[in-house]
Amino acid sequence: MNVDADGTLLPALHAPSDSPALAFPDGALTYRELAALASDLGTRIAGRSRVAVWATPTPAAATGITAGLLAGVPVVPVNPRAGERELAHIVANSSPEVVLTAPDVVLPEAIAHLPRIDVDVTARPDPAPIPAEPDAAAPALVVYTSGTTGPPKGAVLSRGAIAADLDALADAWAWTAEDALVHALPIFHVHGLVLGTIGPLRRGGSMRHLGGIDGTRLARAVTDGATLVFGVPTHYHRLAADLETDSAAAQAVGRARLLISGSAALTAVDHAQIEKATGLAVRERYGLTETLILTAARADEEPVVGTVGRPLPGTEVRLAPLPDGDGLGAVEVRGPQLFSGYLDLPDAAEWTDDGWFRTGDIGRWTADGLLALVGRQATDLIKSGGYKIGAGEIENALLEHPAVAEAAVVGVPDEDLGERIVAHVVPEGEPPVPQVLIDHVAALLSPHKRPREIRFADSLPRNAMGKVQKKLLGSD
Ligand code: MLC
Ligand code: AMP
Repeated sequence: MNVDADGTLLPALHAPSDSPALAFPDGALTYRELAALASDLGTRIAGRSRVAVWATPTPAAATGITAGLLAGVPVVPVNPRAGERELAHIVANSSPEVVLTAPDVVLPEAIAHLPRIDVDVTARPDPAPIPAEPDAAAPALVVYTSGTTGPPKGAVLSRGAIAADLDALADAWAWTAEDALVHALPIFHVHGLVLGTIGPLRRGGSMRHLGGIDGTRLARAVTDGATLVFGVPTHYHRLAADLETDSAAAQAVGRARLLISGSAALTAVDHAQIEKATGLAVRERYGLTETLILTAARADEEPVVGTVGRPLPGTEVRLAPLPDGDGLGAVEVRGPQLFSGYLDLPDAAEWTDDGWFRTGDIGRWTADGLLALVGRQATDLIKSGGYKIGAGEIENALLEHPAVAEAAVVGVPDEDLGERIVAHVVPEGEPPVPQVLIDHVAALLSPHKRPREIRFADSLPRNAMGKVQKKLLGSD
């Protein structure tokens, strides 16, 4: 099996032009520059079993990722804000042989012991020969994602999975080399990395990372030629508020070709506000780190609010009936874009006996064959700002603090973040200042995993088996 008709994952880097490839707030690279830098770096990492990339939104990190893809060396993108516990886990679990980083970065202890290559994007090396394309089944990325319990798991994504998914999305969105994508997503998760960085490179188009999204910045980007916008619902929620009071910016943003939202559900209110302001309906797409993107609202169809579109070409989606499901079912999927498994956890993935992946999401079909998502099977998974966060991971971190006797973490509905993390804590002795516990979780895990609120209690509601009854913990 080839990755592509001509066997390459990133054809535009094999015959590079002077067209813009990737731009970040602190610098930009053309295809010719990126190809030279990444092929040269590729010769320095060739043959390694795995490399970590300190995944700041910078040309250096993007060059590191591209070098791994060109050299056939699997890349582990690392959240540069990962806390000490999370970082130590990722480094131990993925055992990278080297870390690629922008120069001048002071790496935390948990990763600083690795051999390091500073990626200097101001250098202008001669392009090096790009080695023969590895097999499509070869691993390209290891992306860490949270489960309900335990530390994050490394989802192994093959070159073929990435290529198949990006090509299916190109079909859904008529995504071509002419498209100029803008976003402000982290590049250590599937959304900003596979779709937002590798996506435009595979198409031969461009990507501009905006650093953050607000009405003014986005309006300027679209006026400068951006055609596609990717974001999580929190981005669109904030954008809706900005554009409501800035009609010139709203008009400018309305000249984009497509506004695309994903990683969590966009509310009907945000949909309506964006459409009212810009005249453009936001299109949603749905996927998981493990499956890449599965369904999408197509460019050639009017999007239907409350749905995530239809299965991508080549992707099969079925709903396994639920007891008293009333037309709802557990979403199970099959397709060429699925992951190859979790690193060192061969039994952790949820497959049915007949080979379908259980997403854990609950959905229903509309009469027109569109998928609508209505919830998740696991209450211990929280989606906040589009990040997936396991309640158990946060509870364990809280329990490590001497002032915490018991902890139960829940996600409560939040207009801005979709869900916000609330920790119910039984203190050991005098309750500490809440910020102390919030900072403790941010430092140990990641800032986005920190509780936004701590609620102290004398005890947690437990059933006869001693299990915390989270449904009784209230949601506001
Ligand atoms: C705050 N900060 C702290 C802190 N409190 N740092 C250390 N300790 C503390 N106690 C810092 C943060 O690091 C950050 O720094 C700033 O304060 C604000 O942080 P935040 O409150 O977390 O940011 P927020 O505004 O809430 O972020 C919103 C957001 C973000 C939308 C920008 O949630 C985001 O980027 N989401 C994208 C998630 C994503 O890509 N998911 C895709 C998963 S893949 P600073 O310097 O930044 O201000 C997937 C598959 C699919 O789901 O379908 O796509
Ligand atoms: P992650 O593990 O971070 O890749 O998150 C995957 C999860 O994000 C899915 O299982 C869904 O619950 C959720 N998700 C992704 N896209 C959407 C969407 N458009 N609408 C609702 N939920 C989504």
